[in-house]
Amino acid sequence: MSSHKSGFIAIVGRPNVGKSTLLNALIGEKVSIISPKPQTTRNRIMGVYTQKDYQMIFVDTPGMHKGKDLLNKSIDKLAVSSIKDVDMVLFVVDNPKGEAEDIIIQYFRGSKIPVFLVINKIDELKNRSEIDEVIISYLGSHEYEGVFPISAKDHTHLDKLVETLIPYLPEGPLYFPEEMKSDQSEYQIMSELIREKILYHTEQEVPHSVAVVIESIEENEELNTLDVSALIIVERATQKQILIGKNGDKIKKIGTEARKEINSLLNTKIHLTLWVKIKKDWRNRPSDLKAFGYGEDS
Ligand SMILES: Nc1nc2c(ncn2[C@@H]2O[C@H](COP(=O)(O)OP(=O)(O)OP(=O)(O)O)[C@@H](O)[C@H]2O)c(=O)[nH]1
Ligand SMILES: [Mg+2]
Repeated sequence: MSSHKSGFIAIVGRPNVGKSTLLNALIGEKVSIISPKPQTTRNRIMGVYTQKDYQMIFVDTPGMHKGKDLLNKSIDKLAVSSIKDVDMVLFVVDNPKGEAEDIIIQYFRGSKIPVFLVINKIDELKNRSEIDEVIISYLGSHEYEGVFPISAKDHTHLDKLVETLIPYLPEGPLYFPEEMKSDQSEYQIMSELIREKILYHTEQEVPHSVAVVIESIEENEELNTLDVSALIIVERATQKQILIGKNGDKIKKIGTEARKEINSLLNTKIHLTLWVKIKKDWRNRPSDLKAFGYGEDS
């Protein structure tokens, strides 16, 4: 009988290249939120893919960039440290190599961990020569174990990618129960989905100034629902105004969209109440970062 294989595979890259979209597509379930805005992912999020003979644990990471505040510095540190503790790395790109990619590639140097170059969003490229142009720009930058042009959005060439990774998995146990798809708790899934809707409905600095904390989840036996109360933290009064919107329209919309998705993802009926609170400069205060779920061991 062949032995069981398992391993951890980090998904790294610049913000907005489609890392979380790729994670969700590989797992077949939404475990990591997605948005058109850079710096959507703030934590390390694991997605589990279990087959008969092997288990792959994909680790979505925040896009690496040189952020200035404490939140972004700690996020960047987390992404960098993710590369060290894994069996393989998927380096996701969507453009010819630039300065941001050069910085990331430096972290691969001197490490023996196999790195696969994943060129995402090929659905946006018009012809083969555009893909070649991207591939050529990365030639010589690192010894990649393989190069995969894919579309995470359309699920193009993902089977081939997974198949290629199997031989690189070390022998190992089932780290997670077969039916488990993610390491995220219900609290984390709920707060992230609320944050995702905020990302879609706000602009400029607001999305980056927001944290979401689930205050309480209580069973309502009468209505057979879960009563969820969530706190949205912003940095300034103007941001609070923007978030609430005229006559509370915006916060209502955010709440409705988040509730619908939480209902269907967690397969439970929830009643969601959102509160907005101002916490000046929370992104630079270590105690706040910890309280809102950010930092090394979150
Ligand atoms: N056309 C196209 N768009 C994609 C594809 N994959 C992701 N996107 C889009 O790219 C944007 C960013 O996707 P994310 O998955 O949030 O990117 P990310 O790399 O996780 O971003 P951060 O968490 O900010 O680092 C979203 O608007 C996605 O819909 C793809 O294969 N094709
Ligand atoms: Mg992401």
